[in-house]
Amino acid sequence: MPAIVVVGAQWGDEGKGKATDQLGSQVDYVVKFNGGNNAGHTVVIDGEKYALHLLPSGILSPGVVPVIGNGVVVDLDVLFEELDGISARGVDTSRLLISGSAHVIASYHRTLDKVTERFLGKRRIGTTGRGIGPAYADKINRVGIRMWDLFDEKILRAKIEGSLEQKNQLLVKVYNRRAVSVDEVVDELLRCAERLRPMVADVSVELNNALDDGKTVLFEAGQATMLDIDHGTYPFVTSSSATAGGASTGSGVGPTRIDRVVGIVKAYTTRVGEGPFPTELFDEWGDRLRDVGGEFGTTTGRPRRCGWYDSVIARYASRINGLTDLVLTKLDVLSGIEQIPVCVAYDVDGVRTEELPTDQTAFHHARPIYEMFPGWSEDISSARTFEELPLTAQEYVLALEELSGTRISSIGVGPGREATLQRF
Ligand code: 2SA
Ligand code: GDP
Ligand code: MG
Repeated sequence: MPAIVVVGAQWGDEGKGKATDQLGSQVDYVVKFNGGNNAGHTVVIDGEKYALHLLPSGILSPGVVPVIGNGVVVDLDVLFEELDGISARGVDTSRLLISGSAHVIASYHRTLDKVTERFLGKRRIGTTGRGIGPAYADKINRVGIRMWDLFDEKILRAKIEGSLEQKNQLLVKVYNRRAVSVDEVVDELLRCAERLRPMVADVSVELNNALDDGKTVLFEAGQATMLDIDHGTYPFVTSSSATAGGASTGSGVGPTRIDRVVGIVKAYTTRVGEGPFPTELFDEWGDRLRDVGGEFGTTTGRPRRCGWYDSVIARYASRINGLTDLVLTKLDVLSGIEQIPVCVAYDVDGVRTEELPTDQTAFHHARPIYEMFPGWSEDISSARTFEELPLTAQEYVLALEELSGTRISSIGVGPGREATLQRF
C-alpha cells in the first residue's frame, strides 16, 4: 500500500493518533496535511502517554520521516516547544520536514481568534483559541505569511505590514484593543527563522519522489469529516480541509496516487465545541461515556459532548471520503451496557431520512431514530482476536459495519498500541 490517508469519520478524537502510530511501523513517511495545534492526538506506547498537537503522530515511530504539509498552519513557538518536549523524552526529531508553503500562525491570529469568539457571544464556534481560523482567513485573503517568507526580512516586513493594516483598524475600532506592532511581529518571527531553516523543504517533490521509489506514505488528518470547512456542520467547523481530498491539496500529492482511505470511527460519538449533534446525551449515559472513555479535550481539556453511534454520519463520511475501510475504536468503553442504542436514521420534522441533511436548519431539527443492540458485560480489553470478543460484541461490530456501508478492518479495545484486533 504505497499511499494511505487516515481521516476522522465523526467530529474528531476518534483515535486517529493511535491508528496512525500503528500504521506508522509499516510506512516511510507520515504527513500532516491540515489544521495546526488545534489537534490533539494521544498515543500510548508501552504505557507511556504522548500528546501531540502540531507534530504528525508518525514522529514517534523510529525510521519514519514526519512531514508537515502546505495545508497546515504552524505556530512556531508551539512547534519548537513540542519538538523540545519529545526530544527530552528520547524521541528522534531530526528528520522532520516542513513545507515552505505552510502558513504561519502569529500572535495576532491567536488574539483575533479569542476576541472574535468573545464578540460572537451565543453564536460562538467554541474554537480551541489557537488562532487557526484567522490564520486560514489570511491564507484565503492572500495576506498570509508562509514559511519561506521568514528567510527574507524585507519581504517578511512588507507582508506583515500588509496583513496588519486592516487588522489593526479592526482591533482598535471594533474590539477596543491595542494595535499590533509590525516590529514586534517581525522580531517574533525572525527569532524562529534560523532554527526553522533546515526543516523547510519542497514537500511535494520529496513525497512524489518517495512514491516513485516505492516508499509508503501515510497522510494523517487533523479534526474530522464533520468539522471539515466544506463538508462539516458549517459554520460549526474548523477552517481546513479535514477530509480525504485535503490530503492532496495539503501536500502536493495528486489523488490518483492514493490507494487507501481509512476512516477512524468511535463505537459511540463525541464532539467538542458548539454545533448540532443529533445523538448527544444530556443524561447520565452521556456522563458515563465521558467518564469511562476519558472524553476530555487533548489540547484544551474541555469535556467532550457524548452520544450514541450515529450510522447516518458514518455513511456520510464513507461517501465524502471514499473510504476503503473503517477502524472502529473504543469498543471497550461500551462494556457493561445492557442495551446499546445505535442511530440508524433521522426524523426531520416528521420525515424519516437515511441521508445527512445538508441544509443547516434541517440538520438542527434532526432527531435520531434508534435501533437497540444487546450489549455485553465482560471486560474485553484483553481480547486480541475478533473471535475472542463476546458474541454480542461481535454482533454489534457487524451491525455497525452493515449500517455504515464500509468494512471494519480493525477494532480498538484499549488505548495501548497492542490493544487492537486486526480483521484484515
Ligand atoms: P478551531 O480551533 O478553529 O479549529 O475550532 C473550530 C471547531 O473545531 C473543533 N476542533 C476540534 N474538535 C475535536 N478535537 C480537536 N482537537 C482537540 C482534541 C480539542 C481540544 O484532540 O481534543 O482539546 O479541545 C479539535 N480541534 C478543533 C473545535 O472544538 C471547534 O468546534
Ligand atoms: P485523535 O484526535 O483522533 O487522535 O484522538 P484523541 O487522541 O484526541 O482521543 C482519543 C483518545 O482515545 C486518546 O486518549 C486515546 O489514547 C484513546 N483511545 C484510542 N483508541 C482507544 C481504544 O480503542 N480504547 C480506549 N479505551 N481508548 C482509546
Ligand atoms: Mg484529538
